[in-house]
Amino acid sequence: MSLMNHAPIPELYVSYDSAQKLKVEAGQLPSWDLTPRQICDLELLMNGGFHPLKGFMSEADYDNVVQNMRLADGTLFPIPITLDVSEAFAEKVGPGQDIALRDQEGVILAILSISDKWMPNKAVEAEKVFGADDLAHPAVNYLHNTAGPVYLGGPVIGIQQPVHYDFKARRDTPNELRALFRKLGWRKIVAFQTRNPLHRAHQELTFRAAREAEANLLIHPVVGMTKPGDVDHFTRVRCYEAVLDKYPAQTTALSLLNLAMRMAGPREAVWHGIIRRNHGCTHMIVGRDHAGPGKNSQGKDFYDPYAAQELFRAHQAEIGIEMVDFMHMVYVQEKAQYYPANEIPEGSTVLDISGTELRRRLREGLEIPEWFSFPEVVAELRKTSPARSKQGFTVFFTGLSGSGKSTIANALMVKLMEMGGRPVTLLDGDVVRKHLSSELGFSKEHRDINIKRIGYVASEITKNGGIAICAPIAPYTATRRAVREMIEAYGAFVEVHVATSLEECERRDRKGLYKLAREGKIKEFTGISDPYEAPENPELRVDTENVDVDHCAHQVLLKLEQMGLIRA
Ligand code: PPS
Repeated sequence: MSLMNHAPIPELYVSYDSAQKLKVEAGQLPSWDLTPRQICDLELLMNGGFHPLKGFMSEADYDNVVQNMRLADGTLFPIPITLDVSEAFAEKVGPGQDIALRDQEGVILAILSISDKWMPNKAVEAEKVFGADDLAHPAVNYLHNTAGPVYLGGPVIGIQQPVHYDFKARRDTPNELRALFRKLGWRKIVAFQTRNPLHRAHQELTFRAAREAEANLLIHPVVGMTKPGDVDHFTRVRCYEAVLDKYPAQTTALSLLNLAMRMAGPREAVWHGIIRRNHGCTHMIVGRDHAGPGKNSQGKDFYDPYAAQELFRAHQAEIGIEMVDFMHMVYVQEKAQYYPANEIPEGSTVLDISGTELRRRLREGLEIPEWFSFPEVVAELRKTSPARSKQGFTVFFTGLSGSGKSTIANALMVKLMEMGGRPVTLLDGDVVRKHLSSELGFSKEHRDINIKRIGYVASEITKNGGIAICAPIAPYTATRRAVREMIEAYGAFVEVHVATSLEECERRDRKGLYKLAREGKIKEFTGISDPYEAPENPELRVDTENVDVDHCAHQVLLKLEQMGLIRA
């Protein structure tokens, strides 16, 4: 063990000529447009990253993987690789049929020969694979709320690789990496899996790990799908490239892995090992809480911090890769160098900055010392995470018709424009309905479409550093939550409940709509003949009955200042 076998790994691609022929024929087949996660899975199936899988799992393989981490024939494989589809599509196809798998532009990447079609028990999958049927786990949430209800399984014929336009030269298939290692004469390779930017401690620990194993190092970051909220891969790759220069020449390589992570902790660690073995690595660094998803809905860690290492160690012979312990490195001030946390010279001063502290410093624009990270890395991170007071954000007013949302929103807009610094856009309910949603009515379905359109525009504004002020009724909690998620990917979402009572709105009846609604002349009128679900935990609740508009807008400004979004 531990020395690389340079032989190529089997791929699922057909020859170029066959691919051209198949592509034409596949044009006639029923076709499935792959989701971003399925594209990642398909790429690693086709290029041998998921060897020995020959396609999306059959029901028998799936069942055994879920229950026992093994394919039906007993081979270790800890994560189900399944093709989830909609019920409508599943009704049209079945075992014995071929379907074309297309990317999001419609390009045919592969053909799936369906052998199995079934409805999985997602609660069991969640419990067994992820350890809990808890929606706080991103993959469980995905399983229940994004993945289709029906799974298709069967062998895959690879026609072409998914196209990537970014960092092409840094992406390698398992066989390309194996060829590179052969060419460089590397026989022992330690893989470092990561989804985070690397700082000095990482550079120290990876270099040490490789040196101790007398091996070369492969920095093998995931650029497919990682944990929601992670630093985007464009930024990370620029950071990795900067760190790569810090290793002694010829010792270390960087290659990007288009994996869709599941954050499955122990099972994920074993899966990562199989993938790295397929890419020609002989060792892998497994860290504390490897691929951990964070806290569950009770605020506790999903997995024991050492469970991943234990499961990996128990299976390492079968995986075919040796585990290297992740050493926690800390900076010793007197020595001006890094030490493993358990080898610190007595009486010395240890410096460390946690991930949370780093994010705080970035958010608040504070100093990040050179002992902690490389200046090039910090510069990249600052570009994508400017201080909070320079980031975009959305203020989302919600409340009954006539509650005063638009008036406060207008006052807030003027005050923010007076302060300057960021462009401000007001997406008022009435204005949106005129320009964006003129064909929509007031059914639940139409209101949801309307709010999601507002959310989408606000998220784009937020992403690009502006301030979006929205002022629709937005009567449904779930829809407001969906909009919050859309926006929080890029910046803060500040929900303001304009809590004017129905009685007061009706008394004011500024547009005469309540009267018409009471007379039944306007149907589905919020508060009268349609529901309004008041927010339970808005960032701010304002009362317009005893406070004037100017003061309400001022309360919002104070909240924004308290959240660090504006500087007074
Ligand atoms: S929603 O539910 O968020 O999509 O509504 P919104 O886009 O904010 O539109 C609300 C404005 O439309 C007018 N209007 C109605 N409101 C509620 N229910 C019904 N049936 C309805 N029909 C017309 C009303 O003027 C609302 O404006 P505001 O500014 O809220 O008073």
